[in-house]
Amino acid sequence: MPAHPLDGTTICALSTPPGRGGVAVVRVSGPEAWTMVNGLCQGRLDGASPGKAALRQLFDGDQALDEALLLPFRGPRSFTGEDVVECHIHGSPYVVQRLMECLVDAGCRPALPGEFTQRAFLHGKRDLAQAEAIGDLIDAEHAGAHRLALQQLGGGFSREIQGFRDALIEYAALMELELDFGEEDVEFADRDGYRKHVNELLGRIDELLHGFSTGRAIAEGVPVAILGAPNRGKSTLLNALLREDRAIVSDTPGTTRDTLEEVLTLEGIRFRFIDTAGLRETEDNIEAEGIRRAWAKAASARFVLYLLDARDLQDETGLQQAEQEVTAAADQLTAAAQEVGEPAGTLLVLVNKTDLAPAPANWCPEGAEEVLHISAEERQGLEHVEQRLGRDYRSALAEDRILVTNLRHREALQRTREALQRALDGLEAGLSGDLLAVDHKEALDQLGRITGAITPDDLLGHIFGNFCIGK
Ligand SMILES: Nc1nc2c(ncn2[C@@H]2O[C@H](COP(=O)(O)OP(=O)(O)OP(=O)(O)O)[C@@H](O)[C@H]2O)c(=O)[nH]1
Ligand SMILES: [Mg+2]
Repeated sequence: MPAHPLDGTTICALSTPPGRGGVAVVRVSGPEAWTMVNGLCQGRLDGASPGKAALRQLFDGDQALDEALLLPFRGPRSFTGEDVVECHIHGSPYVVQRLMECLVDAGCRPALPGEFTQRAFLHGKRDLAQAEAIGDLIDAEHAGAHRLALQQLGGGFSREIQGFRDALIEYAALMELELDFGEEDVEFADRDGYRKHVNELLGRIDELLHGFSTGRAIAEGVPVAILGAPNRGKSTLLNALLREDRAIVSDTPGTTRDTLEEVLTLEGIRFRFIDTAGLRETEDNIEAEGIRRAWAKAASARFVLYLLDARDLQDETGLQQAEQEVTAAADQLTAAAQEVGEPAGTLLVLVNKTDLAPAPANWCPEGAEEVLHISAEERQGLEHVEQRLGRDYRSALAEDRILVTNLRHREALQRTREALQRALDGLEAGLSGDLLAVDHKEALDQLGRITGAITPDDLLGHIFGNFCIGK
């Protein structure tokens, strides 16, 4: 049974990664933090000032343990909002272990995963979305994810959600008033105003939901599937983009049998390039499975790079055939994306092998967003592909748009949306205020879960349990 997060205990944990290092930081938080650490430095923390580092000898009984830089804080002006002492000691696993044992002997409790951040939330230092952003920031492995985490930590998203709630709370109060006067047939002020307001809110929630796939793609890596018939140069393109001989290339059609995924960060945006098996009719079961996987990857990709061979586009017949092929691929892509409930990715046609034959000028088959000319083998034209892939994401980040990246937030927004829609439908159907109030309250609750204004029992444990110890 996990302890209650605010049970009055003082907690401690190693906040730097375990193992040997120059410095390790053991964080102590809670009402007894100063007293306990003071005990370990034989009373010499007396007279230390909050926020000012103090160099002190730590003792294990009467034996010297380490020379430590102690950084004490007084609540509420600390990360957790409680009294805190950060003990910066030498990064020796033995010293860390002994210090932790001495703290526990003094009555300190080892912290649970995420407990420092959870206390920060419970003391109002951060709202829930911001607390989650701390986890995202620590996990960020590339510039895009880092940027999104910082935006959320800054509180823009939380303020927007709080703004939605404030407006709805006002209407909730009016609905209550109406309930009080139920018998007298009073209608809460201005139903037209309510309708207009909720519609505006729905529009804004849709924008946020729409931005989710962009935000998620930036955080996790933008999936880009490379598709096309055998021998078009898909694997050559993957290798050229990675600048590494990753996939097997040969002039035998059907060389690639499975999907192959590699991560590449281009100017701060992380991409996941997926090489796939060449698309063709086949009797071979294994190859057919490879082709099925190719479509499955394409279905959830944000971009599909569809490769053609420039040599096939040298006359009218060739162009017509290619046009049919691309259009059919675009249709199949739409269908496959629909099946997994995602918006279809952007289809870019890449005319490859332009070192062997010229690419047709001003030709763009239906279903393709754009046609780019490359030679994967000669590494020509790749910079245009890279620019086109990064364009939308770089501008989304540059605009400082609020992008939802967290599945939990998306779910709450979707439920808010559904509840508000029900309230609107109820309004049209002439339902009474008490019935509208049910859906209205549901929307308020769902929004409240994002910032933590409303926290069902299991929610906090679920969120902070995924943090590591010491955060
Ligand atoms: N001249 C030239 N040859 C290329 C180019 N790109 C690929 N090739 C050649 O085309 C052949 C097929 O290349 P792959 O990259 O294996 O083609 P693929 O689309 O992955 O083929 P499958 O895996 O069979 O579907 C190889 O012999 C490559 O060297 C190019 O831009 N120019
Ligand atoms: Mg291949």
